[in-house]
Amino acid sequence: MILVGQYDSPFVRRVAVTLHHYHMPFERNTLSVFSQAKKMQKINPLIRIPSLELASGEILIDSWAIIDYLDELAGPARALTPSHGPERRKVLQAVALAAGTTEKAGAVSYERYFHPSKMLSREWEERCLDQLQAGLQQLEKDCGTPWYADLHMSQADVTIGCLIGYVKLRVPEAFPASKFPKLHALSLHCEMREEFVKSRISADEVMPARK
Ligand SMILES: N[C@@H](CCC(=O)N[C@@H](CS)C(=O)NCC(=O)O)C(=O)O
Repeated sequence: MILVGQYDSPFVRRVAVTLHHYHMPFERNTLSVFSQAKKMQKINPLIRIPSLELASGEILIDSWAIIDYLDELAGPARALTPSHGPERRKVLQAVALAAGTTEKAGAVSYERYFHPSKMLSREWEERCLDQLQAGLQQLEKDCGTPWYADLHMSQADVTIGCLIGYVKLRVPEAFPASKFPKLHALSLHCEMREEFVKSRISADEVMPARK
């Protein structure tokens, strides 16, 4: 399997953490979604990451669909998302909230990256920052210990861990640790684990500088 995308994408990173957690070997293609868009479009017509190229040649796109496939390969006893019942709903709802919050952090980051400061839409930026805060606050309120939803690590923890890592990198002012003590502790807990350490962003995996 080849995972396409760089680890400064929290969506790529949650797939990488999941692969490492399941001890599934994979190679990487660290094409840039921005500076190598033409090559990227041959893999995913939407020019988005992550994608996962399978040995059969099939290409899976979108972290939700990729993780669904990995969970199936891992089997229900090992899957990071419970197979049924209230436990499954709880984890999936947490993942939906964390992924939506990640999208809002991404929207702020893109707005700031693609527009010179004078041309930012302050209205859009404010809206996204408010949505980002609301998502973080809800996650903080619902967060359990030692893990978000259970005594064991689940896909909720993987996705939240990647979200917090991304917010700290791209919109750091949105995450004062004192305001989100449970999420901060969860993030540290995640980042110490082997699957997170193996999926850390390297210095050359960042968005290209603006010209
Ligand atoms: N729903 C998608 C979201 C993926 C996503 O937003 N990827 C970003 C990088 S973090 C991307 O490809 N951005 C480039 C673009 O959308 O043009 C998933 O879960 O994989």
